[in-house]
Amino acid sequence: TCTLEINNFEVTVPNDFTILQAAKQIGITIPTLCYHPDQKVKANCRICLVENHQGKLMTACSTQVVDGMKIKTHSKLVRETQKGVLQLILANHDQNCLKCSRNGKCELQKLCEIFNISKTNLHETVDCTTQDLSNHSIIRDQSKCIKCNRCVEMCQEVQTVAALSHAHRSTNYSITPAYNKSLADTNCVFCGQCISVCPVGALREREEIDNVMDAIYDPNIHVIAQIAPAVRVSIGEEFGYNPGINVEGKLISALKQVGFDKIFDTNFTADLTIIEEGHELISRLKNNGVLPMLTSCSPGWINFIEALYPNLLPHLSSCKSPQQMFGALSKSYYSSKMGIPPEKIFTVSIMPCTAKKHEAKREEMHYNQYREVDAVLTTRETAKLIKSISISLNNLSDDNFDAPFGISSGAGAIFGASGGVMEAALRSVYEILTAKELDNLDFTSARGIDGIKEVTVMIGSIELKGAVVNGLKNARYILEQIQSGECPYTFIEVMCCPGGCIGGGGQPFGSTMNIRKERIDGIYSIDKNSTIRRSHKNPLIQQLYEDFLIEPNSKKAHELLHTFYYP
Ligand code: HC0
Repeated sequence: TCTLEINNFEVTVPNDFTILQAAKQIGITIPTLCYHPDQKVKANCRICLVENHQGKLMTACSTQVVDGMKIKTHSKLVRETQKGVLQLILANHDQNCLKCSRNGKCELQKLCEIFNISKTNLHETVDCTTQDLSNHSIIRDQSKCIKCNRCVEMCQEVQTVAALSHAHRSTNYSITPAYNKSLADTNCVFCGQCISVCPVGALREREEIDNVMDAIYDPNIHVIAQIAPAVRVSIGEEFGYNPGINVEGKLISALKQVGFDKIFDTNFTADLTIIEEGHELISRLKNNGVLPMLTSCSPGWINFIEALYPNLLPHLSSCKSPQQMFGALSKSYYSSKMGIPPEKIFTVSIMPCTAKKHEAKREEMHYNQYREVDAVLTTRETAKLIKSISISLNNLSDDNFDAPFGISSGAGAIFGASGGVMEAALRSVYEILTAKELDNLDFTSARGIDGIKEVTVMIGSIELKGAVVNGLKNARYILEQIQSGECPYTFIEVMCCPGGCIGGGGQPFGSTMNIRKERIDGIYSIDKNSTIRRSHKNPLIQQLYEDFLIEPNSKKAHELLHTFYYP
């Protein structure tokens, strides 16, 4: 260990600590911008400067502690330098905070407030006409970029997509796709992980709140919402709850107050996905079909394999995602059951994901001429909408999901965490194939935050070896295995975002690995407390087949619930 003084307080820390970590240990906050707890140290924004006993300035995020060091985190020199750094960053930044989606949640704005900088008197160099509006998911606004590089690390090293990169030198240095292309012209998968780490408003989702409210205020339109598995354990963070707390009942109440006519659960169509995908797997196992079979519900992952490994598309399950299965049912089964024509139904998805916006707009995702899903709101947008009409979740009582999709299983709930689709599928595939009940429904090796996990199960005489993968770097590794014929697995769950959907690009800001873990715990406690924990035991799913779909993988099921992919 080594002992040093920070602001005259003595602290003893491990030798490999940085000054920033040592200060944190004794409750001293040093301002940061380019630093992110889950990322590499970059030390490029220079806001975390501190002074040593010789009057020398050093970056706290990148300077390792030394025994006997004496550090000041505030002094005249430190403060004036930090203010100068902020002014320089601001001189290159669009200062129209009121019009920014990150207003109130921007790390730069917070520091400017603390340092009392309302505007800079340095010459503004920023060109404010640089918004990339080329796609349905993500807006990139160059005028707000502070060049911290967090998004580049995420895009290049965690997701290995490399849609975002660096260009030029010195004062022309910028973060941009190669050749300054728009995101739609790159391999961007629209996962929004870049948004999750952006400290300012340079990257944000394409909001659809106004479209949704237009539909709600139209008396001729029946507006329904579906809530994704991961949203209920994270949206509470926007209202002061800890990550992982399930606020599903309050969220339903809030959305009713917003004006939605019915609120449904995507967990229901997650159960349906398990039945369709499970039977598809069984059929591939029995009929020498293409194996390993890859799950197909995470739209960022679909964009990734379509763009980079098109020859492996036959490995994908043909099942649509639960979001789109719900959309298709809303314009067909629900429409006829309720006697409301599909053109009068407006279906909104509440999702932790920005790629879901792109998925909903895909050409093939329609039922007859109707879009299956009309609008997608991220968890953040949903919280913003609820706050905009002055509702606070905290004061609401719990409400329930509506019929005819009001019951779902614990297996549907765990879709929101990496490993959940695998575990849910194994529960059903095992029991369907063996006609025996599982003694233990918990496939714990599928759970947790690790990027690649393995599960092996004996189903009768078949040994099923599965892998669970989250994050596209890990997906790439598995795809390379398949490509080279060295993949030992039969069934592989892939989720685009680290930790699965609970870590989606539309989730509340501040999704560190620790927060992702707390949300995962919340998801598994929903399953643990569920009375139904197997998708095939969901009575409403059984009824849906009796009334409408006939049997798993039927012609009707294929028309509505399955899709194809674009090389
Ligand atoms: Fe997910 Fe899904 S689990 S992708 O993460 O399969 O977004 O939460 O809604 O569709 O159900 C996201 C979450 C979903 C879908 C489900 C799947």
